[in-house]
Amino acid sequence: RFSTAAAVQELITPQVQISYTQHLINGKFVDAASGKTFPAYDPRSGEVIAYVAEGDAEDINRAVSAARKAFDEGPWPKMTAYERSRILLRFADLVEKHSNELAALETWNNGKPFEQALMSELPMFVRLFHYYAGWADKIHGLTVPGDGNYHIQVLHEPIGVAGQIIPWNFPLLMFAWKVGPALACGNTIVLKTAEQTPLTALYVAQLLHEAGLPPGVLNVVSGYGPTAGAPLVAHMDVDKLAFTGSTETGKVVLELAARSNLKPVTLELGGKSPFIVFDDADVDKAVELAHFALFFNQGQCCCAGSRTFVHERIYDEFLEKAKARAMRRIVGDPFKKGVEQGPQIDVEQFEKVLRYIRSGKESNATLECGGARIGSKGFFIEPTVFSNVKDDMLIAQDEIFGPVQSILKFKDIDEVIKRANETRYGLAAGVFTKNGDTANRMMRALKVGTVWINCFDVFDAAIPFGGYKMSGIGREKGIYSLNNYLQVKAVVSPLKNPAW
Ligand code: TXE
Repeated sequence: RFSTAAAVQELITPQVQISYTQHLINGKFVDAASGKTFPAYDPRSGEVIAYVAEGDAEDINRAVSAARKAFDEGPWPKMTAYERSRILLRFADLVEKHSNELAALETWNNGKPFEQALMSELPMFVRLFHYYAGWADKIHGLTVPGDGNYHIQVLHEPIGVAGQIIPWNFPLLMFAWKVGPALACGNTIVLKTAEQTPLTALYVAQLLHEAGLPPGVLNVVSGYGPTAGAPLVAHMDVDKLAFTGSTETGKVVLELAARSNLKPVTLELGGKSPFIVFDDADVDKAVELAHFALFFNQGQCCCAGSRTFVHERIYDEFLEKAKARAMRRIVGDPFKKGVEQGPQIDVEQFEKVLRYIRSGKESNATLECGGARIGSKGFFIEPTVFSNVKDDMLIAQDEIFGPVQSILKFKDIDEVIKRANETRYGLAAGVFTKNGDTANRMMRALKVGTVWINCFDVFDAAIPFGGYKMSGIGREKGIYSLNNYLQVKAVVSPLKNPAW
């Protein structure tokens, strides 16, 4: 996927304007109740590119009222499932048509390479809506046998108003993972975007209305976590909450939801995923995949392969090649062709990553390459590789969320299973081996939600995604996400009713 050839530094000129900066409530773009706005930035320079409506509890109240009305009275849950499916399909087609503008806006506000946004994130978005449009008219209940002469039906009903909070690392994809299944099941939504990346969600939400979504079914509120996110989580009229973000905030969300109306919560949180290379591996291929597993999206992936375990027999060769690969990584303006890595999202994340690099050096890991910022403008960081990393170092335990690869040495399979599982997280793992027995053993032993064997970051719409342990609760995508947005109702009636 990544070219190692020298970048053709030709600018891909984005043709995009920022047209939508207000909240989208009840089908209309509106200012914040307070009239306040907050800045959205270009991470290449740190310059402001737009001022966006800043939501607070009052905006959340308005959005929840609209979603409640659309659920209780509106056409959406009562429409035929086929009609809902048609709207989702039309929407997916509209997004496909607007892919260039959307990818440009995503890059402008997030900093990810334009080519990756266009060729990876946008097609996955479209595919996800096609997938869930396909589910809309295939959600049905069961009949079950009981003891005695009863007719027992199990109905699957939409859960109601879903509150959804998304992060900034994949603004469009996170929108799709949350909104796709919730709409397919007939729910209404209030979505709170990340404060760093409010723009593309507003753009696609507008397209969804163009595709025929009735007003009030999807409401989008921009704003900060404590002032706009927390009121959504705590709202008594929200029936379900889905959150993606840090483990720390996930705990706050779960507690707030419990203290309000005990709404069910799904959480997709942080990770410290192992990428394990056995000694039978083709080293060049393993290096390339391990590099991709960590550095993709500027290292800002919840499932990043951030602990690269390498068998001692190939460790030296792997290390030398991994270092060379990182030094060849093309970092630059994400709108330029061939660029593999853009800036980190914002100054907080940029400083967090640099702090972890300092911590790695202080704990005597060996800095093989990188370790510093690039230039003096924007949030660019050199692709960084540490070797001699030990399990108890902070860089091997915490989620860095940046372009920092930590390489650890192991001797045998029992040892690496134990060490790979010795983390509070359990989101994903990569295993690289030619040996089927090794692969089989690893896939069963790893306590994680996804195991990629001889591949990484494969995100089909139908594959469930989520974490063990402190990486989260529940699964998204695939059939599993439907359950998050459905209530189960048992209906029991006598086969021969004495009242009739
Ligand atoms: O996360 P937060 P941040 C990890 C990653 C990163 C760290 C911090 O390690 O460095 O988290 O990032 C909203 N009530 N991940 O600060 O705070 C917030 O507005 C309700 C991993 O950005 O979790 C945003 O919309 N909502 C992750 C969302 O939560 C609140 C992706 C995420 O923000 C809130 C992003 C509150 N009290 C970061 N406080 C992944 N799993 O992929 C904040 N928010």
